[in-house]
Amino acid sequence: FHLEQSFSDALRNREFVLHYQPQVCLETMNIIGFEALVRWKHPEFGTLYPDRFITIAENCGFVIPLGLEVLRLACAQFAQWKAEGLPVTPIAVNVSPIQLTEPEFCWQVMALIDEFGLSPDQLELEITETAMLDASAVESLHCLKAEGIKLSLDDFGTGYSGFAHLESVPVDKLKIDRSLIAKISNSHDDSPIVSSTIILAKRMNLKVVAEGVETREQLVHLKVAGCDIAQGYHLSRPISADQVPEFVRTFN
Ligand code: G
Ligand code: G
Ligand code: MN
Ligand code: NA
Repeated sequence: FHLEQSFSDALRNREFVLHYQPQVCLETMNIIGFEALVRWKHPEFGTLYPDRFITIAENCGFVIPLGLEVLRLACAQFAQWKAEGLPVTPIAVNVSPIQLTEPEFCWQVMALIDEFGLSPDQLELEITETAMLDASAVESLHCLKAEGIKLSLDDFGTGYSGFAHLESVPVDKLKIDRSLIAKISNSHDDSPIVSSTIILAKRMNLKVVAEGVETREQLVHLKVAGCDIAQGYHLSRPISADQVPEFVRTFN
């Protein structure tokens, strides 16, 4: 495959689309937001998932224009849902550490917020621990935070930096990685890592999201352990934008 060569054509031809996976408040069981997930409708290879092309895009620099396109698509979609009166805030968008190292990133995000008439707290950026290792990325995070954008630490529990950077980076939420949630298999498994992570997050005044929730048992366990928000196949797979309005009306 030579995906690298078709990146710029793909952008021009609008082959990137977003799917949306609901996030559910465990206290009310209402949808409290969506995570936008990029897919590439490739004319030859069919639908490509981010696992196939994000790393390649990061390595050749394409993740910067791609990331802006993703943000633009998410903001445009959100503005439309907002106009229709759909309660879908916030929209969470994944951001590569490479995007954050760009000094203009924060202002590009704020320009999109303005262009689509959104308020900053309606956008949440999902970052990874890797972003906390780079000084210019950390600078972007502080800038975004100061402008009122929400930050969520994705894939928590998989990195090697552990808790070291948590206090120096201004995140609002922790997303517990699905590999940890998968270990909650039945009622006699008390998954100490998950429950301690929830306690840690509370002590730091962070909201906790569990991702990759696949069973009712996991959902119940997480609710009892004090987790705030859940996301995963048990609640819904990622769905296309046109399925979202109907999904919200029947779920809530
Ligand atoms: O949707 P899926 O399960 O295939 O996503 C796989 C991974 O790709 C996830 O870890 C997710 O964080 C990442 N991802 C999805 N959409 C985007 C995106 O728009 N930008 C970046 N940088 N990563 C994304
Ligand atoms: O890390 P990112 O890691 O942001 O997470 C979103 C990805 O996880 C998406 O690609 C989505 O399709 C996938 N995903 C969402 N829910 C589940 C789930 O319940 N189980 C599994 N195995 N994958 C999931
Ligand atoms: Mn994510
Ligand atoms: Na993740």
